Amino acid sequence: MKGTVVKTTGSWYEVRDDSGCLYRCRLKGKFKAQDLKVTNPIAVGDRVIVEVGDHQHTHIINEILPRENYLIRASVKHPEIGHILASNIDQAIIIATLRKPKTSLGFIDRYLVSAETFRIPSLIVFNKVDQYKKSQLKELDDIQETYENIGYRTLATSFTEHIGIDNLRSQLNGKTSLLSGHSGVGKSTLLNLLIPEADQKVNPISGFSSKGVHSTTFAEMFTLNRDSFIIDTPGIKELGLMEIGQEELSHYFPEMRALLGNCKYHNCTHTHEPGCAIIAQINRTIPESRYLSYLSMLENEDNRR
Ligand SMILES: Nc1nc2c(ncn2[C@@H]2O[C@H](COP(=O)(O)OP(=O)(O)O)[C@@H](O)[C@H]2O)c(=O)[nH]1
Ligand SMILES: [Mg+2]
Ligand SMILES: [Zn+2]
Repeated sequence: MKGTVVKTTGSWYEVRDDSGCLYRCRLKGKFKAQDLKVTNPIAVGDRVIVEVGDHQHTHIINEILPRENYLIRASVKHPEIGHILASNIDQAIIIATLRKPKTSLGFIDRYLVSAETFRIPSLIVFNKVDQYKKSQLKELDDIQETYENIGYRTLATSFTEHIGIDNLRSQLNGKTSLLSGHSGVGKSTLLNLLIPEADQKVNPISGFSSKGVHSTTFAEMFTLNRDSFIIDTPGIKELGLMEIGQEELSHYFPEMRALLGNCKYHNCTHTHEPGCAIIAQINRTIPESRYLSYLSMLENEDNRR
């Protein structure tokens, strides 16, 4: 049987076949992981071949089909090892908030860069607009404009006040979407709104830090309708990037990508070199905040944090 992994708990894997039936599976004893160094050999979204047993406890995942794409982050404890957030996705959605908790532009940019390594289209959703003060609404306008100009889709939403939900719903249609963001930005609230049966635990924001508490521990794929799926991931504190070389990084900033042939030196790092086409465009087609994110990712020894 061929199916899609919809939930992983470490020792068990839930696999959905193409008619929607679920199988609780284990991994073959000598499962050969792909070449990547990862903490999870199987991730949500993976297409797998299952040997169906006579009863519940004997279904075995025998093989993983090649991944079309995936989002990976460096493991916090062992930065040389990755953790795959999800695979085979049509779009990466980052839920960000300007307050309670505040998502930094640096975090958004790291996420976008991870998605760009496979050219996965991204959507940036700014949630909790019901909470923003006038000055933050203005800030939001500017930030949305910045990202829209680069070519990213953005939305302003309130999951509790139902602002922007229809728009978001239509962006989810017909796709497998990965939902990510810090804890507390509203991922579970959104899932409950779209899929009441999902019955996700929503956490109060802890007053002191305005940060969310972790409750989702494992990624899980939910069915929105026959051909639309949403993968929820545990809140990400920091997104460590993996395996992006210095000379490669600028390729994952679309507004820089367009200019790359124009630098004087072919191995330009766009930091100090004379005749750099990127530096010449800062505050023009390249927003300063994006360039600063670029520098910060570059400085970070092999892009890990
Ligand atoms: N004011 C406001 N609060 C929200 C909104 N969306 C979610 N919340 C609240 O933010 C807190 C964290 O939400 P939760 O869905 O658990 O976030 P998650 O950690 O990303 O899954 C809860 O108290 C939600 O009620 C919103 O649009 N506006
Ligand atoms: Mg949650
Ligand atoms: Zn340059």
